[in-house]
Parts: sequence; C-alpha cells; structure tokens
Amino acid sequence: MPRKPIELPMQVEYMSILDDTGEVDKELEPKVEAAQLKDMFRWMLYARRVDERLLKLQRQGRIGTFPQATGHEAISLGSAINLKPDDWHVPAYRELAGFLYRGWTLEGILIYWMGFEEGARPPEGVNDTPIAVPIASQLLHAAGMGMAANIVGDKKVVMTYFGDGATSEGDCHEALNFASVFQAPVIFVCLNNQYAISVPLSKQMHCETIVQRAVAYGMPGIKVDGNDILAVYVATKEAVERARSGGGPTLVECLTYRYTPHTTADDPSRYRSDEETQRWVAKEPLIRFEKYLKNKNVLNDADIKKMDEEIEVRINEAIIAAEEATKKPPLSDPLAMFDYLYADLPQNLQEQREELAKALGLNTSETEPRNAATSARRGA
Ligand SMILES: Cc1ncc(C[n+]2csc(CCOP(=O)(O)OP(=O)(O)O)c2C)c(N)n1
Repeated sequence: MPRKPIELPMQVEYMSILDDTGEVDKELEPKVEAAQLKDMFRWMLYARRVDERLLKLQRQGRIGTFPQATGHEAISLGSAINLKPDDWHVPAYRELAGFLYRGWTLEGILIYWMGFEEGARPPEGVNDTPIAVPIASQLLHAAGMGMAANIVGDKKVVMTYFGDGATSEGDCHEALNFASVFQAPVIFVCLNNQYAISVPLSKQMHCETIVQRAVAYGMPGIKVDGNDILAVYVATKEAVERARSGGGPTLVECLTYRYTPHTTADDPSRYRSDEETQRWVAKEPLIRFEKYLKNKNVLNDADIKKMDEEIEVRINEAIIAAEEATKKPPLSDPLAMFDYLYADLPQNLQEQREELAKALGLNTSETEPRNAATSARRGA
C-alpha cells in the first residue's frame, strides 16, 4: 500500500517562437509562404486600425460602449486562419481580427456597436456564432457543436474563445468536461489578458496557469505567448489537426495583456498602474511581427503605407454605409425593439408599444407587431 505521486498521462507545455524583439527561434519557426505571412500582417493591421477608429467614433458619440481588441490580434487571427471556412468560429467579443477574417462585414460590426442587434447576425455562409457577451456561455455552445459534429461525422472543428475571467465561471468547466468526455473536436482558446474588468488573474485563481486545468479534464493543453502570432498559429494548427482526426479537444492558453480599458466605459487607472501597461506595450504583437517580417524581407515600409491607405478607404466607406443604414427602415424603426422576442407580445409590452407609437405620431395600422409567429397567424 504505497503512498506515492500519481503519474498523470498528460503534461502541459509552454511555447514562444518570436521573442519580444521579433527574433525568431529557427527550430520552431513554422514554414509559411511569404504571401501568407504578409496577408496575416494585413489582417492584423486592419483589425488594429478598425479598433482605433471605433474608439474615435465612440468618443464622438457615433457608436455605443464597446470592448477594444488592441493587442489581441495575434491570438484571434493566428488561430482563426487554421479553420476551414465551414468549421465553426465561436467567439466572445474581443475577436475583431477573426470576425473580419472570417467574412463579417465591417458595416455589420459597426451597426452592432451602434446598438442594433441586426449587426450581430453572421453574414450568409459564415459559420460563426454571434458575439457572446454573457461570459463563458459560448463555451457550452461550442462543446455542443463539437458533439454534434461527431454525431453527424462531418469532420468540422469548433474554435471557441474566452477570457481569463471566464475560466472562473461554472459554464467553462462544464464545457471543458463535456468536450473531453465526448472527445468533441473543440479548440478552447483562452485570451488570457490578465484582467477580468478590474480583477487581476491572481485574485481569481490560486493556480500557476490556466492551462494546467487541461490535465484535470484529460485533454492536451499548451500555453503560448499570445503576442507571438507564430506560436499561436503553430499551437492551434496542431490542435485543429488533432481535433479533425478524432483526437478530441485541446485547451490553448494565450498570454497577452489588456492594453486598453475593459470597455470604453472603464477607467483602468483606478486599479492598475501606467508603468505596468507601458511594460507590456514593448511586447505588443503587431510591432513584433512587423520586425520579423522586415528581417525576412517579406515586408517594407512602402507595403505598410499602401495597406494603411487601403484600410482607411475601406473603413471610411463602411462608416458611411453603416450610418446610412441606421437612418432607414428597418433599423430606423424604434418599435422594432418590441418585435421578434415573443411569439405573443405580453399585454404590458403591447401597451408600451402602443404608447410609443402614439408618442411618435404613428397610426395603428403601422404599429402591428411584426414577429414571425404573429405574422404567420395573420397569414402574412
Ligand atoms: C455571466 C456574466 N457575468 C458577468 C458579466 C459582466 N462582465 C462583462 S465582461 C466581464 C469580465 C470578463 O473578463 P474576461 O473573461 O477575462 O474577458 P476580458 O473582458 O478580459 O476579455 C464581466 C464580469 C457578464 N457579461 N456575463
């Protein structure tokens, strides 16, 4: 009856390929075509510029509160590029680079952050779920989608995203457990930006890493430098290949930093120091990747200038289109907020709807609820 350490079948690893200064580890460097590397940089730059412009629009009162994604581009893009178009991309809300890469229109994203749910609908043919603000809820959806993929045998994999704070939610643990028990083809990508609003990671968990939980659930796990797009790319590529060939789920912890306030409504100076933020600025993902690409002669300043010019045009066009769309029906119709949620609008909401219609000076025939069930019953 000995007392001895239990041998666990799995170990977790750490990987970084590009260091803080953009120097590459030649042994770990993946073989990626120059054109693809340049394209990866273009998508990252596009996401960064969109994020910067969204902040300006918010400060001008042209969009509502939104969570910035600056600094999360390497994680979002470096993982999403390993998916096939018909695989599932199941995001939280900081995966701006992934949204753009997967085919969401910038106009739709703008409409969403302007406060219209219509912008949350993934474009036709894009196998993504909408932005998930309820923390960790999307992980259960991802686990279920992976289980379904196994049942129908369609070989699709599911890539889902969540923050460090989400790992303290019960939903996260249920999803990891189910995915593992059912060997669902799910890649759990944790964007560990070290803060859940004002709560630092050290105050919400007592273990060394997030990834060690993979061992507890009996799945492979790897921690990577999340500001290093090559490390994210390699780790998630391996995880996708394993999932697609029946090897089940993987947990990938990507360490980064939340460079911005939690949302545009937050003031981080109340809970962390500027020195801390500055320390991380030096390690940010875009500058690092730029140095690597320039060292390889894949990218130069003229390329970046051209990309920036094209991006600016694209952003300007999307802003005009989104603002125009919100001025026209159906987005311009304030009564729409009562429609589509209930099959039968409860009496109190019906009364509120009529009161608003009256205040807006609309006649009753224009104010019929337009939800699907009501329309069907009326033979519409
Ligand atoms: C179920 C639930 N509880 C609380 C909130 C409020 N809330 C919004 S963001 C957030 C912190 C999330 O932190 P993390 O998972 O680390 O993601 P990050 O925002 O840092 O990307 C909380 C608690 C919520 N949206 N959903």
